[in-house]
Amino acid sequence: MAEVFANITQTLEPFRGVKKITLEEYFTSGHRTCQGCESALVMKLMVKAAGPRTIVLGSTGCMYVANTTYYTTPWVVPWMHTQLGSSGSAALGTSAGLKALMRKGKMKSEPINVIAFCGDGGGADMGLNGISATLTHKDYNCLILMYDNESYANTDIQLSGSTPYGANTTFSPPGSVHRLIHTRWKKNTAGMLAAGHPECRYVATVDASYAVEMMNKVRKALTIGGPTFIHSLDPCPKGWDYDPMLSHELGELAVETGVFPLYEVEDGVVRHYGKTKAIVEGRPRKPVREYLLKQGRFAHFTEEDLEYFQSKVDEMWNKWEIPGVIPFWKEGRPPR
Ligand SMILES: Cc1ncc(C[n+]2csc(CCOP(=O)(O)OP(=O)(O)O)c2C)c(N)n1
Ligand code: SF4
Ligand SMILES: [Mg+2]
Repeated sequence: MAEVFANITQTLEPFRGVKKITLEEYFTSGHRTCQGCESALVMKLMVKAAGPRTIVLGSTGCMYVANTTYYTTPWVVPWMHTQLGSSGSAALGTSAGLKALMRKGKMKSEPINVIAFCGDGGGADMGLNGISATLTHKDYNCLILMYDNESYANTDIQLSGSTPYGANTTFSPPGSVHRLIHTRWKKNTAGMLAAGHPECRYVATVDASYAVEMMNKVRKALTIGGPTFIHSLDPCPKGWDYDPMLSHELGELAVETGVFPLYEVEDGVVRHYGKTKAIVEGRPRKPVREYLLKQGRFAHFTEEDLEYFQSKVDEMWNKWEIPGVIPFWKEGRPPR
């Protein structure tokens, strides 16, 4: 019987610098995302990193709706829409289906990448159970990429479990009685999924402002074997209320202020990378106000709100057992 390749991935060496990136595009013109939409860039880089032998599955949200206007699509590779909370099950089912077809000789046996993307609403909230289940199925190769624009953006910027503290959304407009409607801290989705799924071989956080690193994390996730998860922080001009030309800068500031740490967890080993690594090694973080005050969704913040936000980010770095990754610390351990 022919060897079945459905459970191995393509060999995808890391890109060694921007000049080594392939020219071919698999997410191209034909979409209707907002000007400056970082999530559209994430789609483009994600599939460029994966290459042509890739199937993309997308749960409902901006990256499904704006990318599938009737009669047009930016996807050059095969793609399929899946229900809002189903990125995990769509990824696992597709991977299992390919494996079965190849085993039965009904399709050519070859490595095919399976990537399911979801937004933060679809991933960190509604589809968390499906993603969790998928990450326990180590016999199937698939990547779930959560593009986190920090709201249910497609339905007009509703609050999600990934929305930052205090942000103005359509569900949390600041008013004269209550200045802050949203007073919960954002979920730690990547850390939760890494810590909670000991047999998942790869979890990473990425930021498309650092495009080559981001693409290389996708390539590693598709190569290592088994189900993997990537959390991407995506500035959203509409939801975050800023001039679209600032998307790249805000992506950098999220990392430089320590609000969004960049790390990968590979076979249980945590590795901070990029500017986050420099912060762990002692480089000072920029004040969070430099990041927050560039965004209209925080325009109502007072000095007190900024200080509270800063203190919570400081806690991630000074108290957490693994800075920016695991939100607890050993009893009696002094702050760094
Ligand atoms: C089960 C279900 N509930 C609600 C909706 C309506 N809906 C469509 S897209 C969307 C927002 C999804 O938010 P997110 O996953 O963060 O993606 P984004 O729109 O931000 O890109 C919602 C609530 C739906 N399609 N399916
Ligand atoms: S609302 Fe935000 S995520 Fe949606 S298309 Fe516009 S910029 Fe992109
Ligand atoms: Mg969203």
